[in-house]
Amino acid sequence: MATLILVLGDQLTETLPAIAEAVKSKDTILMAEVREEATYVKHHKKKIAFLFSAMRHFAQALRDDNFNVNYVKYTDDNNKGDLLAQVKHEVSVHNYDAVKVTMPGEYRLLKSMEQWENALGIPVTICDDNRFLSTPKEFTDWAEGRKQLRMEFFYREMRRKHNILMEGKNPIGGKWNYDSQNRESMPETQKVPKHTTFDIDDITSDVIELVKNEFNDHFGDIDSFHFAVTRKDALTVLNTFIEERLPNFGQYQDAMVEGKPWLYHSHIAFYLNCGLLTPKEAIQAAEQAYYAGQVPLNSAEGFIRQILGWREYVRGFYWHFMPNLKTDNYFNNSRALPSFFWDAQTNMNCMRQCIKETQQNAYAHHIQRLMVIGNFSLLTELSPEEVQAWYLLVYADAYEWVELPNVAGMILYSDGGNLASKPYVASGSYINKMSNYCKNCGYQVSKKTGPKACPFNYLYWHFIDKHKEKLSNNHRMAMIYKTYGRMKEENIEAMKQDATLFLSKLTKNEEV
Ligand code: FAD
Ligand code: DLZ
Ligand code: SF4
Repeated sequence: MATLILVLGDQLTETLPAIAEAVKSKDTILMAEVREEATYVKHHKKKIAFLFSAMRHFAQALRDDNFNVNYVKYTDDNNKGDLLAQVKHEVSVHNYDAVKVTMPGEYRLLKSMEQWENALGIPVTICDDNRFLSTPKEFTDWAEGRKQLRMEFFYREMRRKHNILMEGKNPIGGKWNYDSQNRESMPETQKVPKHTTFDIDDITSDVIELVKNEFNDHFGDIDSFHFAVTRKDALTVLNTFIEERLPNFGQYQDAMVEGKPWLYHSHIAFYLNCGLLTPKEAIQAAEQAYYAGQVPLNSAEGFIRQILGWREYVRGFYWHFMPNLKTDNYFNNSRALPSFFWDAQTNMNCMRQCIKETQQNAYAHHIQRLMVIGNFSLLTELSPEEVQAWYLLVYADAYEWVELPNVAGMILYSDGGNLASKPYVASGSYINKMSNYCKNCGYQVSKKTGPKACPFNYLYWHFIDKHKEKLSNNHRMAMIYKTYGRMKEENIEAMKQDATLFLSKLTKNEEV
């Protein structure tokens, strides 16, 4: 009995059961670069180059390990363009008795794969993805019966379950969370270590040519490609981060600096999400560095919470709330994305910098995604559908299971508050506090109204005013509505007028 094992572009992990249990003498692993996956949203050029190169290197590593691998390149004559068509073709040519896949990271693909047995006429097994530290069922069991779902409580259970940074039943240091120490802006004189880069080999060079030829109309720059594309190099990124950046990770986690896209972040989401690294090894590396006295607790805990907490939480959340999560639209927003989301041509320096860096690197760090681009998207009432598609295509670490909860739940509040306890909105003063963007801006952050006023200021109060019925009963918004209640009517009116003018400019796609 010969089985065809399909391995997707984000399943590049040899310990996945579907791969580890393959019978090397009989089974074949199929990997395919297909048009449908690369274009159903027009992924960033660098994301496609990264993933295709990582896939080709992984196929080579499997061959070196004596697996039979059938790798279908994008321009091969027998490329059928989508995953099912490719599997169908291979099954018809080679007479496999069964097909195995691993649970995909997208609802769309899972629903399709659940029909494959009918389409192929042979058994199709969907194996578990054992790379996570929790399962979707565990999340649902945890969520059921709770009035409110909050990541912090899920995270504490994960800490206990996996015995991470624990002293018996208690968290090390006596607190679960050290976020209050993790909100510093960065002095201009701070010397940030250079981010880890790799030379381009022949495989990556071929793939870059392919991307230039086939995906030239996709968003983003392809030059200065520097990503790791093998497990060995991804491990170098992780180890260098632990040594050079993790000590300062906590302190400067929320800071933004013009011209410095990488800062003290780890840059490992690319590799965790496609399988070149596992979350467990990243968590253990940070925990060991803390025990060895190399990093402070606020940094180790802060980093571990992102992976053991947020990453696991959003995955459980995704599967629990799909398919509604994708279509929910709590504030009924529908404005089209302004064109500067594609070319960074705006006078708002914070948006210009964050979008430009996204264009260059297929990367922006969390606070840029959340408090600049995300904040702007909610305040300007952009269509959730369009914002979701944008975030899914522009970042090289984006797959729907992780992108959608962050976009729909965290930045747009389009799920009505299942993920976030309140909308993440802020005026320009937050951006000014956490970055140096405002110094080089066409607008003035200190001004609340008028043509030179920072748009985030009046858009913020416009949002607070417009959604008072939906939000003023939220106790986490109480302080804001108290301040709003004390504001002079004429000031609110002036901000609403400026916001209306700004929004109408966006609708007409005029320069802002
Ligand atoms: P670091 O800042 O070094 O953090 C360490 C790791 O923690 C990350 O690699 C990631 O695996 C995990 N992590 C941190 N925050 C989150 C989070 N909110 N959700 C899930 N994992 C988290 N992350 C993605 O991996 N893919 C996405 O498509 C994605 N889209 C996002 C969209 C929005 C609107 C927002 C606000 C956040 C999004 N994130 C996404 C989360 C976070 O911004 C990225 O994980 C992070 O910026 C990746 O860079 P890094 O590896 O340097 O992370
Ligand atoms: C993102 C992506 C891209 C760009 N291309 C491919 C591909 O050609 N072949 C493939 O198997 N996977 C690709 N992927 C990853 C899939 O889209 C991903 O597996 C699903 O979105 C589920 O997470
Ligand atoms: Fe952004 Fe406003 Fe600061 Fe300009 S002034 S960079 S628009 S926050």
